[in-house]
Amino acid sequence: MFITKRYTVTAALPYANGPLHIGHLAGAYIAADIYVRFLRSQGKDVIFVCGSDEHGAAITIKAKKENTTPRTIVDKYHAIIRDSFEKFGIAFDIYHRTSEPIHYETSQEFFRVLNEKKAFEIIESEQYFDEAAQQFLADRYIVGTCPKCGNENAYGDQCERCGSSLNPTDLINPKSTLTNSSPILKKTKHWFLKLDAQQEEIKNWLEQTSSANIWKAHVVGQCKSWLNDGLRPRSMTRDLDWGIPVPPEIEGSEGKVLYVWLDAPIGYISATKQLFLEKVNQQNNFSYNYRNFENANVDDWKKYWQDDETELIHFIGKDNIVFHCITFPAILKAHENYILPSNVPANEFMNLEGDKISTSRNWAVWLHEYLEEFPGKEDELRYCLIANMPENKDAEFTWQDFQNRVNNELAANLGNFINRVAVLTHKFYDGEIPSIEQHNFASIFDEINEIKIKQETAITNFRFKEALQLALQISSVGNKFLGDNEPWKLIKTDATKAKEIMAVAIQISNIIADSILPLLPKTAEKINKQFNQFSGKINPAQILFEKITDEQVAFQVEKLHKNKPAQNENATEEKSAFEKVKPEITYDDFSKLDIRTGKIIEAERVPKADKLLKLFVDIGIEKRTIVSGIAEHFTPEEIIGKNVSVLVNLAPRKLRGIESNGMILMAEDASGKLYFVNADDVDAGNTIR
Ligand code: B3M
Ligand code: ZN
Repeated sequence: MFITKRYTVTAALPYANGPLHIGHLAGAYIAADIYVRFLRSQGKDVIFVCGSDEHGAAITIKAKKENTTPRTIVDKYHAIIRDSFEKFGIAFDIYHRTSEPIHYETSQEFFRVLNEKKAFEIIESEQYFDEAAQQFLADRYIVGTCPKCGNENAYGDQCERCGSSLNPTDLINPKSTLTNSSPILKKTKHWFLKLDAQQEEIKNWLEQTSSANIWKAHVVGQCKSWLNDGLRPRSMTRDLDWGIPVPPEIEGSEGKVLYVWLDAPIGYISATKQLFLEKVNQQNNFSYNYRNFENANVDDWKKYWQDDETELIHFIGKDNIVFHCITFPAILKAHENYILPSNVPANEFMNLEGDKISTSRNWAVWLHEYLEEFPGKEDELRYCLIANMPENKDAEFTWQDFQNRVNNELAANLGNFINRVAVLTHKFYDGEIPSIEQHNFASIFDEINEIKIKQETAITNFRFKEALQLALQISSVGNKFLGDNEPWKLIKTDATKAKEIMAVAIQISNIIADSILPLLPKTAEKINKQFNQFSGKINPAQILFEKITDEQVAFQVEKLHKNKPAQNENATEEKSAFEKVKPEITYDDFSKLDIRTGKIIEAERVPKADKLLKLFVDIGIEKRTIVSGIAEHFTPEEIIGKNVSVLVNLAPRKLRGIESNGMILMAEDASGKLYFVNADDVDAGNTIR
């Protein structure tokens, strides 16, 4: 039987190419932090590792944009990111970086082992090469015309206008963004991980581990669609000058670096090595060490990565699922000495004020700005992000909701209870904690205990929203307890009883502090300080949460809109198309359209295409496969059974290899939200005219 002796918890390594925003916190880091703090509070042996991801085109592109070197970029953002994490109380044992020598060694060692174990095959292919710059071009360094929609600024991997995933060779009239010249195709060799050969073992492992450990449905869904599609060899090297060199003794390694998605997850391992090195060297110079590992040994990292009694859990956002559930496990398996993750509780995306968070459009709430504008209010944001956490579907942050939640939930419920208890204790007993022999309120603790047990189950199963609601339920119980028993009246008539009530209320406050510790750590600390448990006297009553004012909300909303750069040309075009009526057509034109009512009977994601869903639609006369670009708006599960309108005589076209026969009609509002156009209560197969 599997016994969990210890936990290795990782949170995705953010690219050090920009500051963090609320989407990062909500996507991975708060969830990981809650989980880890909870395990620690249970006395478990756990390490929590993270660090900056400093390689890949994400970094070099940013350097080019800022007209500086990749090194300057990663140094700058590593510091900013690390600072934001620290201020929000994300309690990593180590926040490392992938530019450290120990990480180079670890990654190269992996490459050597995989190479020796024949996990790679070398494949020669033609790739774009910029002759002027004398270098091969990463996908993002090539722009050209999208073959699907004609957008002239499509990237080598994706068209941002129509959402198609592309290969650089799909682009019409490709240009290098480095020199604006037309690149030539040139042969190059790369090391490909033979994922195809690992298909069966990965599939079996995933099936087994995801059912034994109850994985989230959306994570399993994505993995299944990759597997159904068939795993293909994936290149683990690049022709770049920024990255970890392929070990020099390997033939043909010159000019090649490791693919960033090979080295980044290995970063979790090198961070762990570094953690124990620092413990051993007593260089506890990173600021938020949680505990001292007594008698630490430099080889201790192995226990956390190579011992079957360790549970490995990766917290990530949904765009990183394939790398953590397929590629990295395949790498660990091929190495043979490592354990595989037991769970990957990925979150979905947090949107902002009706739109996707976007760094390039500056549509984000930046953490370093929030910290300046709302000093000391880290837990208020944390609360709001947990309450709306995109655990199983995309969610949304709005400033209005932030205000409502802080004022009506945090301040009015939790803050209010703690404050009342403190105020009354001062008023009645001059701040002395009343000591009592016994009380008759056992049932209230039974009630609270039940909530606490539910809360523990929720956290263990990565249901953090629920855990937060339950924590607030405890303060509701506390508020009701005070309201029902009215100690402010009893103090005059039955002083003994009043004392009991206040003693119980203080106990409840302490339980609340415990139960919110993983969720709102700074607030828990404040409550503990307030009741100063060991001195017998409590501190003067303090307001835990100030109200957020309408002005603050208005300022933030305005700032968001003001900072948004002018829409790019495409978007403006789309916008005017939305506002203006299209040119006139005749009835004949219209009658060419064959639109019918239909019903979605099956829906699934299209592998490797974030925007596409493959639907099977009943249109009365037959059932058809239709590929629809709505995957960012709806999950497959929620649309099965939906009545829809279908353009049935649209010429078939292939999307990601799937023939699509028709088009689902959608209504789109000004914010870009989609709605099905459906005729209620009408069977599939009726015509729309
Ligand atoms: N840096 C991608 C991201 O920030 C990547 C994660 C690496 S986790 C090993 O979304
Ligand atoms: Zn396009």
